[in-house]
Amino acid sequence: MNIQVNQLGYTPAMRKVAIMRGALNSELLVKNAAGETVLTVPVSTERTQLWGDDVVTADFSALTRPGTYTLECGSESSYPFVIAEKPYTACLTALVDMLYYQRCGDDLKPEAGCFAHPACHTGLARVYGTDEFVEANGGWHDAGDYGRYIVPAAKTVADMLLAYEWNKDAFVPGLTDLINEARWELQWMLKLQRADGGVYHKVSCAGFCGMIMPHEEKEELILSPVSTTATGDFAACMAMAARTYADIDSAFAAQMKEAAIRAWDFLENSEPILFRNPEGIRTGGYGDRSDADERLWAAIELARTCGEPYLTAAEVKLAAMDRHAAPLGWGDMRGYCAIEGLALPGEAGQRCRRWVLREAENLLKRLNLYGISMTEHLHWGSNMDVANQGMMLMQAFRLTGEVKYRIAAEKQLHYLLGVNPLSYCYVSGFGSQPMCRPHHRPSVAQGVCQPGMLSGGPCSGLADAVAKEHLQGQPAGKCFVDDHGSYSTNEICIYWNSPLIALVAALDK
Ligand code: 9MR
Ligand code: 9MR
Ligand code: ZN
Repeated sequence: MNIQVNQLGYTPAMRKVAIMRGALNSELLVKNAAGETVLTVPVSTERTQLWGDDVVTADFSALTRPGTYTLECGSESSYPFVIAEKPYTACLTALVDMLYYQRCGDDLKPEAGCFAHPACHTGLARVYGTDEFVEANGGWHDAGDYGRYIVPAAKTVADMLLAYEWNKDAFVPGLTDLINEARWELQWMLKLQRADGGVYHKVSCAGFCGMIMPHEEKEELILSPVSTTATGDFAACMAMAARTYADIDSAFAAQMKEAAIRAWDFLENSEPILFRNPEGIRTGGYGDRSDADERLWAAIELARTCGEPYLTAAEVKLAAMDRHAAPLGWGDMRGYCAIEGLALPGEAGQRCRRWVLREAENLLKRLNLYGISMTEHLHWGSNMDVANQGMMLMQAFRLTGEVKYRIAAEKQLHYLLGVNPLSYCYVSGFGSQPMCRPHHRPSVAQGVCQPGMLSGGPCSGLADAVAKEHLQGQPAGKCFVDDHGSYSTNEICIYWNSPLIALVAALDK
């Protein structure tokens, strides 16, 4: 398709810009479902070379009446899209339900259709290198694989709790609801804490299994060693969740608060322990070069939940870190520090305010014609970066009310749902051209694509054999192949869905 639109549509109030290439003329026609032209707008005279195409834009924001439309220009056209007050509600429910589908150690209910399965990965887990066994059941499978890792779990839960805090009314329950689903993961995370407060980095088999259903993976489960990145993320996430659940389930909240404090005490007495897969373990590494950002995040969340002595610790650490970028990664938690630190009293809160706004301004400066802030290199999971940046921009909007941030945040959503050079809706099961062959073991095993999953998206590093075979010489924005063999461009992941959940929820207000 040569005219790109958000395939799930727009709200009446949104800025609406089509990105176009091909055999165009000077006018964009908006057609209604009956094929009548309801609006004509000029095409920009400025042309931009981007990702191998000569592209122009047309702003059709004047279209505000609810209905179904398509765009036409010269001999090119767009997929149909709607204008509606709530165009994303079904997608949001599916994005949360994805986490239910990822459940480990649970009998998935029949409503999960062909993805229902008996409880998986229920054996005891061996503590790496010992003859000690621990019960570590539950949580979510990380991604297309069946590992369960603390570091990305913390990011996922944090995004969900932020989404809930920003706009709990955006959620319509489906197979699950957001609060119950986040609790499922938190309960599992608690099991990965050792008595001394340290937290095991992950539980997985030694390597990745074939394309089988989860309950068919029967290899021994192994708890990989404690790391301080996992322990810091755990402390932060538990302290954060203790506040969210205080009014929902006070006993659970108290348990999480106690666990957070024990994790903190472990950190205070430990040098950095940065994780690398030990010999014989080949699953996801989630390694890191520093645990300073995890420690700061833990201090900030504990300061908000418990006050002193954590507040002083947070202030000291913050003063040393707020000069740098603030991404919302799985490895770099400074974005969470900046956002969560906004509620700290006095100068600490002000520092975080400046930090968030500086980050948002830097994103605004870098937006390309497709509305995202990356052009040259798109990393593995680039769609997560897009969703993360949308979250940060919405945080800046919530702080200042300045609509430039909101419009930029909307662009991140439009990109993921169709306004991209390959015209993909990167969420499975939605839009006219959804991604549908993900690197996701249950989907491959059943020969059906599970809905509601955000693809990792373009990765210019061509980091798997299928990508290398199909994408040589492609510009970054087109380094994507909808093939279940391409795990570097088309895997799915809990922490790629979660920032999109937060972005969609925030935009629904
Ligand atoms: O399936 C694995 C996926 O979840 C990981 O993200 C990816 C990178 O670690 O690895 C995948 O497993 C592949 C392995 O690395 C190499 N052999 C083929 C596996 C996929 O079938
Ligand atoms: O999301 C991770 C990405 O940032 C890394 O570049 C990549 C290679 O190390 O690993 C990704 O994480 C994968 C994890 O290791 C195993 N489960 C699937 C994850 C998504 O592909
Ligand atoms: Zn499992």
